[in-house]
Amino acid sequence: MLVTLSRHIIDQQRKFPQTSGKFIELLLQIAMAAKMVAYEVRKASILDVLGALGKATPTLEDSQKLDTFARQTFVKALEPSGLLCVMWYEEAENVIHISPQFPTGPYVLNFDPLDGASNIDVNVSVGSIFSIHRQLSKGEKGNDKDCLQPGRKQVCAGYIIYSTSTMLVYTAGSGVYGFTLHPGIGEFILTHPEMKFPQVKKNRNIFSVNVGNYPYWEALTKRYVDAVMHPTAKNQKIYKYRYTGSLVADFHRNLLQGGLFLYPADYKKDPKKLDAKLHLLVEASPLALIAEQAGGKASTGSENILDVQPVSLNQRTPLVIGSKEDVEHYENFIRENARTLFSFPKE
Ligand code: AHM
Ligand code: MG
Repeated sequence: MLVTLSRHIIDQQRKFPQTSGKFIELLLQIAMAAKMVAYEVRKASILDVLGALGKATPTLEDSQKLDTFARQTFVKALEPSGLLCVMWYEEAENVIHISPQFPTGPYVLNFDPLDGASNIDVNVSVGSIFSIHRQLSKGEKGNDKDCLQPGRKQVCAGYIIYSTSTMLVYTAGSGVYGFTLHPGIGEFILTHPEMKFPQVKKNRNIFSVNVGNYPYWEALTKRYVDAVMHPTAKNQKIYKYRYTGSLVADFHRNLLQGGLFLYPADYKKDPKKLDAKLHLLVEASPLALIAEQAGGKASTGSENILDVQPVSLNQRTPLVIGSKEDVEHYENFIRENARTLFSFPKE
C-alpha cells in the first residue's frame, strides 16, 4: 500500500489522540517548504548541464543564494500558519518573533535551512534539519527560553536530504520514519518505516570524520582515530571510511548502514582554545533524537547530547553520533585513555 506523509501522520495521530491537529499541520507545512527547496536545489545542480546559461558549474554565490532561499521559504511557510510562537534558524543572532499580523500557536521551531550549503557548488547532497518543542513561556509571544530547551524535550525532529532523491526523515518520539518524494506526483511516500541502525557488522560499518582536521585535534582524539584507522588487535572492528562534509548526508548513510560520525572539538580557530563546529540546537539535538529513536546514540564524548542544557542560541558542541555500540566504544575509549594522557602536555 502506498502511504503518503499526510496519511501516515493522520494514522499516527489516531494512536496518540492526545496530539493536536496543529502538529499534523506543522509537519505538513515543513514538508511543503521542503518540496520547494528540493525544486530549487535540483535546478542548481543542473546548471552545469545547461552550459547555455553561461555557467560551467554552480558557484559559491549560488549556494549562498540557495541558503537564503531555503531560509525564506521555511519562514514564509511557517510564520503565518498560526502554529508557532517563535522560531530560530542557524546563525540568527536572535530568535525570530511571529509578526503581529499573524496568529501564534503552541510550538517552537529551530531549524537549519540548508546545512552543508557549501557542497552545492560541487554537487554533493545537502539537507535541512528541524527541531520542534512545545512553548515553555507564558503568553502568546515566545522567547529565547522556548528555543533553548534540551534535546530531550523535543516533540519532533527531522531532516530532509536533497540528493538523487529527496527524503524526509522524522521522529515524533515513537520511531523514525523515512519518506521519499515522488517527483511525478509531488508527494512524500513512506519508503522507510521504523528505521533502525543495522546490527553492528565487523567489517561493514562506516566511520566518518574529517581527517583533514587531524593536526588540530587534541591528543585523545588523535589516539582514538589512530586506533580506528590502524587496527592492531586481531578482533578489532574494521570500518569503511566515508565522509562527505555534509552532516545530513553523512548521518543518513550511517543510519542506513550503521557506524559512527565524529566531529570533535579542535584547535583550528584558536591554537589555545578548543572549539566545536556543529550547532547544538539545529544539528546535534535533532539528529540525536532521531539516532536514539533508531536505536542509536549521540554524545558530546562524555554526555548524552539530549541532556545538554543549551545556554545560547548559536552554541556549538562536539558530536559523536551513530550506532549505540560504536558511540559507547568511543566514550569508553576516551574515558580510559584520558587517565594515561592527562599528564601529557597539549600537542
Ligand atoms: P554549515 O552549517 O555551515 O553548512 O556547516 C555544517 C557542515 C556540516 O554539514 C558538516 O558535518 C560539517 O559542516 C563539515 O565541516 P568540515 O568541512 O569542517 O568537515
Ligand atoms: Mg548547519
